[in-house]
Amino acid sequence: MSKEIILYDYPRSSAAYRVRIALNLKGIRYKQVLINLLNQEQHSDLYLAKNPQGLVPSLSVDGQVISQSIAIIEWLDETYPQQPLLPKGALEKAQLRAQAYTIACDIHPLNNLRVLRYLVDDMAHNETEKMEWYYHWIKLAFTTIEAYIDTNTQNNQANLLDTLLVPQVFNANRFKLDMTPYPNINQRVIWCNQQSAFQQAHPDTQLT
Ligand SMILES: N[C@@H](CCC(=O)N[C@@H](CS)C(=O)NCC(=O)O)C(=O)O
Repeated sequence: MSKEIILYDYPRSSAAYRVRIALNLKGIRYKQVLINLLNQEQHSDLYLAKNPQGLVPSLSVDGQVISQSIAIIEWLDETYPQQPLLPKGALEKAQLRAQAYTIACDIHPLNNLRVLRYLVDDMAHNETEKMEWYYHWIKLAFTTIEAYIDTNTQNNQANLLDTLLVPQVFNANRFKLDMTPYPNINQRVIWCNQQSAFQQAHPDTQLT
């Protein structure tokens, strides 16, 4: 019997966007429940009972909840072997994960909305300083990923890194980062965005 899968989602959350891409790549049917971050629904008692961290996404699988987008995607990859998101070899797997975690651990936690808001609202930084912070951390990580893509010819199958890269570049475009120093990233993101799994996960195509 197929599992009941519910994604607690918000269209512009890049962490939720990653999971939508992975679910679509695997061809998994799922329900979406909107947690409207603008209305602070992530802090409601109802949602905190599912995810005490009060962050999206969460994935409910037959009533069991998984939080953290990478944990969700890796669970999906182990549970649904079609369209694998990681290479077979242990070394290649670790190398690809390292790039994906560069986004998940070294960009997103420093540059997400709550951190940017904290800089301005609590630490009294101005908008210019906030943007300097944002650009500093994303450029460092994109430079590493640009070099990785250059030396690791990407095949025509989407992988774990793609599920994180596309939402992060979407976010970079929202914040008007100059993407010209990253031709390999741009090329890869153009290729991904031609695939229906990515198109159907795009924030602008989500029903709200
Ligand atoms: N490391 C977490 C990050 C989740 C996260 O930061 N989600 C953001 C949206 S991208 C959120 O829910 N923010 C709500 C808030 O800060 O109150 C993951 O990968 O799932």
